[in-house]
Amino acid sequence: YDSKDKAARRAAEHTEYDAIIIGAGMSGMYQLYRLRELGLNTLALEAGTGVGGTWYWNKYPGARFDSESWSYGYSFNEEILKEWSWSEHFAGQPEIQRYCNLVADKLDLKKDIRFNSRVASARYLEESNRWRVTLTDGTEFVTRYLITAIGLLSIPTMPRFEGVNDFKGVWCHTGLWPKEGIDYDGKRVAVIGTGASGIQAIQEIAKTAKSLTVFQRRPNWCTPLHNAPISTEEMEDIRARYPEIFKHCQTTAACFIHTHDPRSALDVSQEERIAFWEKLYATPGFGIWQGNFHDIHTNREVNRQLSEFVADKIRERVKAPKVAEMLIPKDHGFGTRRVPQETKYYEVFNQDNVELIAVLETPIERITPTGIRTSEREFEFDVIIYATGFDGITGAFNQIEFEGRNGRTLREEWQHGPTTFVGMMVKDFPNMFMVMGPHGALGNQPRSIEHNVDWISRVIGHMEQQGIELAAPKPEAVEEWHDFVAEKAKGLLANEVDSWMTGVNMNVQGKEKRGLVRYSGTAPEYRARCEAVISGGYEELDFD
Ligand code: N01
Repeated sequence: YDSKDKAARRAAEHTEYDAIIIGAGMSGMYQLYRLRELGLNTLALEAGTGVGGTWYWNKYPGARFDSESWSYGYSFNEEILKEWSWSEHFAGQPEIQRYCNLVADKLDLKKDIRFNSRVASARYLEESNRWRVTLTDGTEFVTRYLITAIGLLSIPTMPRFEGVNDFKGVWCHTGLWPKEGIDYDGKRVAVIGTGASGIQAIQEIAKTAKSLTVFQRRPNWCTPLHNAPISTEEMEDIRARYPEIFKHCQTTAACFIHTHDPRSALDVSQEERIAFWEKLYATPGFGIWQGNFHDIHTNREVNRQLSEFVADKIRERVKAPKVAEMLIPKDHGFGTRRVPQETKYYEVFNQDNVELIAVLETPIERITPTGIRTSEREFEFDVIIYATGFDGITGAFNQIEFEGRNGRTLREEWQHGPTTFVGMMVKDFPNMFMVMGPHGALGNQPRSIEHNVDWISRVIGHMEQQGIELAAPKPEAVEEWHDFVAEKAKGLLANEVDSWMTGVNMNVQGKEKRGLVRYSGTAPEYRARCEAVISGGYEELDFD
């Protein structure tokens, strides 16, 4: 279409819908499918030009699943399970994006997705019990149901350095990687940030960059991914086991395939403990984090011993003892922040062309036209990559002006931290549902997404069937959920550490202190609570 056609097409388009979904990532795509199944006239608004959300935006080199591919796709469609073959146990971003497109095409989703459409505001209209959704270009839509599918980690954050725009070379955030890519072969490259994104990018870029300088603030505990290709026979076997795999995921604490060992680490001898940890360290994926003794997450002494075990692995792998010590976290124990999975990450620091800079010792003072100036040195770069993370969990909600009953904004509602009902509804925001909202499901995202979408679709289905026009959680139900989330947060070492999971991002104003932003209980318990709402006849909701 040329722009005139486009304008005409848009002028003729419908503006009233039964349901509007914000986002066409894994959440939005499945939500669209389910609402269409209910016979609702549904539109998904997507800021990007394609589907996939996280897997559309995060095109940085090395981006891939950290969870087993065959546990990380959709489980709801037999045909797709039959047709799609994963080529690696931990698939790379290009393959995942192809998968998202296959799903969208197979289910004919794209005809109901409006791309290039970033939502600026969503206002509840009391008199008509509708939501008015406005895009950044001023286009307006009206809908009965509003569903947010805007992601937990979808708002990239840049450090507050002076001079970012002065840099004359190429620069980019990992979460906003350009489609055409960035040429870093034979170039002098800087990476700032060593979270899961930075680590995946660093180990890839180090292969071909002329030089790579890693600016690390706080190191993370990383363990080997042990990725491998999936042969045709293996894929056939996986396919045959899909029902069993997905069923198993429903039984584990965070829906991963790994199950915590019910024993305490202190129940076994030192020898047995180390042997178990050696086995887990050699096992692909999150086993050492999600399949360890259950008390690695709660018992300080156990956590200390495990941290020491992993620290020794780093010392074995990094040749220069000083560099090894720089790479070992000293301010938090193993698994208390998201554990990045790596492939020869530590060995990168044995390469002559790689240098590690500890920015807590020699802080970055500013970005210059030619590179980076720290308190100690002036560096020259061709490329600067910001792997500096995201405004997690509530970030995407803060980007949109949500206004509920009585003109109260979501920002006001959540000024002292988010309050939700089962992470999917908000008091005084009628008929608004959140897939993967704060205080809801986390862990293995596609499993949690499918659960959330199914629950939301069941509530909406019930409303449609019963002629209910309005649903909002009762204030006491929201309070009770908040107390439950607070109770579940107790005793977990991870909640004593700064990370996006505890609501901290130093690059975002107002996120300097820890808050209660996520649900830390188990997934089975979470799902049981959600199920009880439905089987109990929706007592927690006000219907009208
Ligand atoms: O972001 P992060 P991420 N100066 O917040 C540093 C998921 N994910 O994009 O630790 C210097 O973890 C910051 O330092 P510090 C996964 O859930 C999944 O890497 O705050 N440094 C940190 O090192 C993950 O948890 C996959 O001291 C600065 C880094 O930047 C989540 O996304 C792959 C700085 C940010 O790390 C986020 O990961 C990738 C500054 N001013 C990500 N500001 C999968 O495999 C920040 N940093 C599926």
